[in-house]
Amino acid sequence: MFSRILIANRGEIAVRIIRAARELDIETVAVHSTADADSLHVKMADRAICIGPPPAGESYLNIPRIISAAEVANVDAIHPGYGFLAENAHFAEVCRSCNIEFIGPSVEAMGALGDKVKCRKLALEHKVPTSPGSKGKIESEEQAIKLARQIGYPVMIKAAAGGGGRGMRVAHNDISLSSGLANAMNEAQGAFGDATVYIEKYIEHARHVEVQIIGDQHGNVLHLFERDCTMQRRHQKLIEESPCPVLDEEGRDEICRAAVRLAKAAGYHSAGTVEFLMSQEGEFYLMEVNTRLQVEHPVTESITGLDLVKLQLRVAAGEKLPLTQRQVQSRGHAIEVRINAEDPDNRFAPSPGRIDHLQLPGGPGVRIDTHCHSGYRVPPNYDSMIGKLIVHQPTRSEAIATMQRALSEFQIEPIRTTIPLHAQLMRNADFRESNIHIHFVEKLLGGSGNP
Ligand code: MV4
Repeated sequence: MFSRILIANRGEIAVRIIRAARELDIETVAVHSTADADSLHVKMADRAICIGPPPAGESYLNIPRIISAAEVANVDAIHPGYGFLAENAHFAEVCRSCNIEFIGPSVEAMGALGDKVKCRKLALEHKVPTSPGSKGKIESEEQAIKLARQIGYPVMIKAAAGGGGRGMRVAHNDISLSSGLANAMNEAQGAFGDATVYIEKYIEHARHVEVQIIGDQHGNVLHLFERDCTMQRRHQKLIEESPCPVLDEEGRDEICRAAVRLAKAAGYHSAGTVEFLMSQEGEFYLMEVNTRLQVEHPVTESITGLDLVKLQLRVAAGEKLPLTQRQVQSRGHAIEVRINAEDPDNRFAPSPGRIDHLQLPGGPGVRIDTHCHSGYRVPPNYDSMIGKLIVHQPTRSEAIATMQRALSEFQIEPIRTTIPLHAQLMRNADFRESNIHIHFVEKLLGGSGNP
């Protein structure tokens, strides 16, 4: 096992990783920007190194500075958390060339799954369900139009290097396909330095269902069941839960097995997530693979009783997975809500600043992952997520009741947060019946998801 690791991240996920490392008797090194000097991850780690000013490009995204800190502290491995450098194959390559283990999949697996055209090809070869569309990249406008007419409109144009909703267009006819193609390629070139796009049949009013997987470096891959992340706004998930309330045993088995097949085909190790769209007819289509630990991993930890970060550390150190697929059982129902420092009554405007008063909920079935405390100043420089509230109960309706009770106990003053929005959603009849799709929040709050 590693003796010492560096956490190349901040906030609640840095705290989460430090906790797992401590339980495995691994020393931790935090890195931080000047904006985070008083942050909890800095206090909790065995050692902390300031790596730069607040802008992420000069701190949490700055590879030379992070590698320098790792060399100075003499760490065995780096955990990237999520966001920042977590899915940067170049960073993983730099780490390993410096003899520092990158706690994540191989560079090759990141390359094969991170490129959505390559990922789609691999999925087609291994009978992982995909939406009808192009086999590879789009080579010409004529080819795109011919294909779109074949599969039928509407179609979606997607960037190979995209993800999380960037570089996408929906086209309903030849005209909008031609203009959408040019726009999408332009946007993709600008955003990712890669204009490669592909097209797929557009699935309307779908749900977002994803499968958690974990693999070791000996070829073993397990699935840890699914999470339903349909409740989102502008590609930011708001609520995640497991099990998916509308999935039957057959559907669950289908996507979980498909996810393991794809991971094995890519030679995947570490934690990862295979994302699917679920149509209103109950059909599944691969969206993308996230080659990192995700924000919503506590939902899976709750229903399986496993510690995903400890498992991730174990497999990164070369250990075999300590259990078989049959030993992974799903129990009860878990729901997570993301608490963001945003004002849901004012177009989700960021609401940074000092937290004068913080009172956290507790009691049976309640978990909180946060780096916040009374007196903590939420910096304006980073993601607005300041914590996660996770509940676990025998049934979904009991989990909702516990979530409502926990939200009513939660006090964060004076900054604005998404807590009132979550209280509203927990009361919503469509949410309670899980009668929702990926555009539900935008519909509920008005065109763009703003009230
Ligand atoms: C789609 C789709 C409909 N049909 N693909 C959005 C993020 C990126 N990962 C893929 N996305 C979508 N792909 C087909 N063939 C609709 C979306 C989509 C979406 C997916 C999940 C969660 C929220 C979404 C919001 C808008 C569009």
